Amino acid sequence: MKLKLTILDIPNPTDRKEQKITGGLMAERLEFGNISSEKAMELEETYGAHNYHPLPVVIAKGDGPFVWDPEGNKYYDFLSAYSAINQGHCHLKIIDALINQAEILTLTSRAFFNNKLGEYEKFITEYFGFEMVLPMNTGVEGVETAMKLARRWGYVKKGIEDNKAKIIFCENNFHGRTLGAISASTDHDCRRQFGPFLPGVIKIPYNNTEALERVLQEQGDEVCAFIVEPIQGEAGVFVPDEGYIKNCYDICKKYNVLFIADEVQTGIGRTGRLLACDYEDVKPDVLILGKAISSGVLPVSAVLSSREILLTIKPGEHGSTFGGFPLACVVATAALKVIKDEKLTENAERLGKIFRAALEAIDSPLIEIVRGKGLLNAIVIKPKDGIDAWKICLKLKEKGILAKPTHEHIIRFAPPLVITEDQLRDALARIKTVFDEIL
Ligand code: IF1
Repeated sequence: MKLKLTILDIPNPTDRKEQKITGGLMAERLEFGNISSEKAMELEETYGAHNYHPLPVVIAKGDGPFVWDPEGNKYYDFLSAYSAINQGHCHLKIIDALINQAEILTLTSRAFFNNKLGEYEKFITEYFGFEMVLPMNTGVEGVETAMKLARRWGYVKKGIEDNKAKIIFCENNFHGRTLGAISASTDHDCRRQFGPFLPGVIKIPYNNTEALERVLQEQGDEVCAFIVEPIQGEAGVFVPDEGYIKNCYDICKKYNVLFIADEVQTGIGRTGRLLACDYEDVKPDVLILGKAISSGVLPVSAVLSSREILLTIKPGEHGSTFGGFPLACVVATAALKVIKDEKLTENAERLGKIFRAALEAIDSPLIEIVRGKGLLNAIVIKPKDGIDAWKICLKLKEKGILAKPTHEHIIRFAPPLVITEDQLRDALARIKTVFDEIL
């Protein structure tokens, strides 16, 4: 018995291999399920908590860089589930791995060994060049794990007095939604009326090495870690000055502080390097990965580090029911192989340059600046005549491009890394049309 999905008529893997996508955006009428976009939105509105404000489009199917709504309209996905779908929607090899393993074994918990975890741990540590991994599920769990690990290392190895350890974060960061992560946040909406927050958190400006050095001069003895995104995603794809990451790393070494990179969004090829830290030849003491490890098929995150650091956590002191579950191990292995086999990192670097150059060439008073690296890019919008990022995104949707505004004035563009040059140029033409027509 093969896995059967019921809402839509989703073909089994053998059929999928035979199925070809023929061009004709927006025109394709596929035999899609039993629910209209309108109905789907109404149900979410009525029965789901209102913790999101989605663009009014319902996605019912995905394949590579494309998604379809229930009415059969086809779109380029320029969000990729916030960079989780780097390998493209429903990649055959990854879905095959999922289905095959799902028929054999899914979850064991870590009360027992399982026959997939060790192999995966060897694979992922060698893949990223680390000694050990601690597997978790969501990105924010990876961040929480790194925070606990940093504190533990601070007490056991650095000799910080008990309960005194501090962790440095950057302003305008995004590390997730748990109390730990929002304790580190400076975003009003993320924090308001959720306090009290975690003590021992220091916040400094991003892209400012002097600020880091100053704090460490004053309080370095009690600081166990500096946690940073190599490019700030939620801040609107803010790329720091060249050398920032390397300089921060060097300063951390000087004060015996762990340099921890949150590459949940920037990792796995997205920025045109396997890791964004690779641009500056920095190997973090602790690396946090999530999202695209599994190509967005399952929640899979990982905290990679050295034996010396990871072994400070002992049995029974940290974990999760799902972390390292066999299904995740198999899916993540397949998804990481796809990145290398299909040279997706190289594709991201090459197409990223084409993409930014083309956006910069659009002559519109609405475009203030274009920035990014690889296929993680954003346009900063200068609102004019009531046209803001949200309205532009609605217009982009009409032209077959799905993108999401962040902070009212920024539009992020992050297509799956499997997008081809022809597809990218087609998408660019659509984006240009929107800017040409909207004012
Ligand atoms: C949402 C942003 C992206 C992340 C980094 C950890 C996490 C994330 C660097 C947590 C998650 C997401 C989650 C998503 C919005 C989103 C986001 F706009 F908020 F900043 F991607 F750009 N570290 N990022 O970016 O990972 O626990 O969610 O798996 O809806 O909150 P998670």
